[in-house]
Amino acid sequence: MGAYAQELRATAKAMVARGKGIMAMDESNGTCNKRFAALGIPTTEEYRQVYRQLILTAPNLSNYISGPILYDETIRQSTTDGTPFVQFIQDAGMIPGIKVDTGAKDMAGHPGEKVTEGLDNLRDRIAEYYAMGARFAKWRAVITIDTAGDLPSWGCIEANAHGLARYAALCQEGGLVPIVEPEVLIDGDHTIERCLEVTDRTLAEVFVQLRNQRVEFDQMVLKPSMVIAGKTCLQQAGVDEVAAATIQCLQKNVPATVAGIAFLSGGQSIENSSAHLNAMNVKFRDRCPWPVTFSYARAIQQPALDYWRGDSRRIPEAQQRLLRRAEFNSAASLGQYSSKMEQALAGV
Ligand code: 5MM
Repeated sequence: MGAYAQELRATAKAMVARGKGIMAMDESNGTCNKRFAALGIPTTEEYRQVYRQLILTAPNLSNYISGPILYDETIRQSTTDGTPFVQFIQDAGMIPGIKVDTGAKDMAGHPGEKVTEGLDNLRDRIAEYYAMGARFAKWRAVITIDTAGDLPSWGCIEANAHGLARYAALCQEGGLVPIVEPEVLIDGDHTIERCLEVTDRTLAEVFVQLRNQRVEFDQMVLKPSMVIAGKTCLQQAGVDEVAAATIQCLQKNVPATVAGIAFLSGGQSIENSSAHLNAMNVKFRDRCPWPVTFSYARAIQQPALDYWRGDSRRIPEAQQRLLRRAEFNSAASLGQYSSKMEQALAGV
């Protein structure tokens, strides 16, 4: 048994506690700046701090969120009154998390595919983040589906699964619960059947590699993408079909001892992100051995970011918009979300 086993088990359980999800706010500076630039928000460290503070200080965020995933810059920042973000998160009853991958880079010999990097010095970086107060980590691998049917290649799936497993083993050795995130991208015109096939192969290989690296399943959280038709596919699957295909794929590949499933939203609409999660919890709750919840970034943040636009006077209302998405997704994790909640909001 690893030195941190008991602590890791308790942390993993708390991350997916009933009615709670994980707040992904670990955008690298490049991604954050891209989202800011699209709205005319200055792409400076100062504005990134203000925005992350807006999220973390949204009143009673901890009612819905077990912990935020931070980025290296963010974990070193403080609120404007000088409270380190990590301490603010702990005082609010949440668990600080940290993204530790260094990004998905072009994969040599595999045009159009990416492999996630970040294993160099990872043991030391984990020790530093643990000492700073982080208790869980995240690493995202991306798998691309192409129109011709050539991608993903087997080499890409295998390399990314291997990276995820090496990362997860190092995290458990150093006291951080690994969030294992293999994202099958939604970009493209592929059908839901093709997404199911690729997600199935990807998850199967991820768990082969996790076993090989002796990762403890009850001390990790899986962050998968949903099984869904590509964004530009003309035949979009309905909510129940997405929920059924996703759960079918998870049941086939994910050991029952995994502490929890926390989905990414992956560029789905914010309403679909809630509706799909809700349908899984309404229709399949009894068949799932793990809690099924969310670890969304865009599907929680976007309405707040769109409203804020860098204007300090808009912070309180932006926080309310963020909290609404957190609340709705918390309801979806309990199977208690309904489209009526959206209509009430729109005043329909
Ligand atoms: C897939 O992205 C993760 C979940 O976000 P969505 O719910 O918006 O899909 C998210 O945690 C992502 O890993 C970070 O935003 C990563 O950003 P970088 O900058 O590393 O691509």
